[in-house]
Amino acid sequence: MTKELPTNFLWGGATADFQYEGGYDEGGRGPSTHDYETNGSPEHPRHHTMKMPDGRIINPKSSFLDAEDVPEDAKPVWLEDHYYPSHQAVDFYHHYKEDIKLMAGMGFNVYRFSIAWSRIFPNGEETEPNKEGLKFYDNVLSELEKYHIQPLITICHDEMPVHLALKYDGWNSRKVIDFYVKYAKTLFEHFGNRCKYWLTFNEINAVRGFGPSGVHKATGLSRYQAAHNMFVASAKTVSLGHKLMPHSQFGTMYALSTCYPATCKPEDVFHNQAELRENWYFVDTMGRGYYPRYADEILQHHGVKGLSEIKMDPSDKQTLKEGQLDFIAFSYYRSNTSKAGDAWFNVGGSANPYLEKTPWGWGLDPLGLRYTMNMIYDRIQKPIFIVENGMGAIDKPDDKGYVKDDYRIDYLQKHLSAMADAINIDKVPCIGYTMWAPIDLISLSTGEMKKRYGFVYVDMDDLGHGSLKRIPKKSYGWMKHIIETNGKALDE
Ligand code: BGP
Repeated sequence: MTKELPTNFLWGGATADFQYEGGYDEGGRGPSTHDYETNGSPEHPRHHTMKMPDGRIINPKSSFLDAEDVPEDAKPVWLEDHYYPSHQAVDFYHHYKEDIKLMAGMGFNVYRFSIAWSRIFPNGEETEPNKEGLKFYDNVLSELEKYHIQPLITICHDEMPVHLALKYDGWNSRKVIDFYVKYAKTLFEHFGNRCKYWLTFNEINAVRGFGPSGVHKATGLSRYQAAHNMFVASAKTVSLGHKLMPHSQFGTMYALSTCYPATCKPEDVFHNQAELRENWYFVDTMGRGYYPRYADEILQHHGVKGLSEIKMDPSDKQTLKEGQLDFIAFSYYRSNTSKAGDAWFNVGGSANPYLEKTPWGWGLDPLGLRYTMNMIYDRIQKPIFIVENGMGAIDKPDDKGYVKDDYRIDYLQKHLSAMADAINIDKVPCIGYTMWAPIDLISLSTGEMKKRYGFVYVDMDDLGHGSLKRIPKKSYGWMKHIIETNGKALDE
């Protein structure tokens, strides 16, 4: 069966503001939750630097803290001798013209990027948006339009103005719903006629970094209360977006790297079914507009009695029903395994002995992508959109800065072929594919630069040193050929 894709298929790449944009204190941008996170590595997890009420500075050992470890009035701080990668990232803020030209050079017709909430509303509570912030994204959109690349905008990629996180406890507070909807409305009024596809949240099922002080990992009741408030915020935004922009299409993005039973022992298979529901809880609620029948069971895995413990407004039911998503967007990187007795929501899962791994231990599983696409569409009969997929690897440039990344080409060749089979053979409707990430950027999990994903090398090290020069890798030319043949060349 041919790998050629339908003519209107969207090809592109995806980035997130705090990993890519930089310019953290320029153009009136306010501080955002990720700005306080240091660089790290698999051996030394990233951490937030926090000033405790008694003046002590603590460096928590992990990226996210348990709520009880940090008092409410602790404040995130920047320390001289620490490096905070989001501040410069790889400086898209000043390189956007060059970067978009490079994307156009590969034939992209879509580019997924996130807007930094604190660039539009620096503390989140202002009544008027920051004009300079809007102007920056106006410029980005104009540059995209020059090359006929359509935007796919992520309204919120794992971050928020730090002020909202500190004052309101992030998504634990319903008040944040209104600030978010106001922010989204501003984007719609300003960019609405220039953007068709929108994502309300990134990897919403990770409920990441929004809790107390914006740095806690949301656990137990706070995780599911935050999720509920995000569901409501998303649904309100979708309804508003449809009203203001009748041609708009909305998705939310889920992390759906999949999980298989570790063995065919029925207990392992049954455990794995429940493990998968940890993610379906999010997809089902937002894709169908109501909580699934197994919701209480999921909550009980996390020490919560059931939905009855979550604070809801009587109008929420109707809001969720009305604000259903138009398409299901997801990230897919790898697969894991689970077995009876494993901890619930064992995100990293256990390794699969049948799979090769990246240097960061991520199991390479192209067929898992086809499997996941089928699973999603079987469940929610709405078009899907693959908005993140890619391979973090250690690239070794030659003395001219050129990287021969055959391993990345191999990864993409196999994953894109699996995607084409899901579309052409299994008939899964898929709007497009945005590879993570077209230009090298900062890793979310480790804050490293050396975990590189791009078609384009960026001359910068883990501590932000380097010329920031952009140099296309071997995969750049390969991807260009795949796009110009609309996938047909995957057979070559
Ligand atoms: C997803 C995030 C992205 C991105 C990607 C790769 O979870 O949505 O922001 O970073 O994973 O992960 P990492 O950067 O940790 O390699």
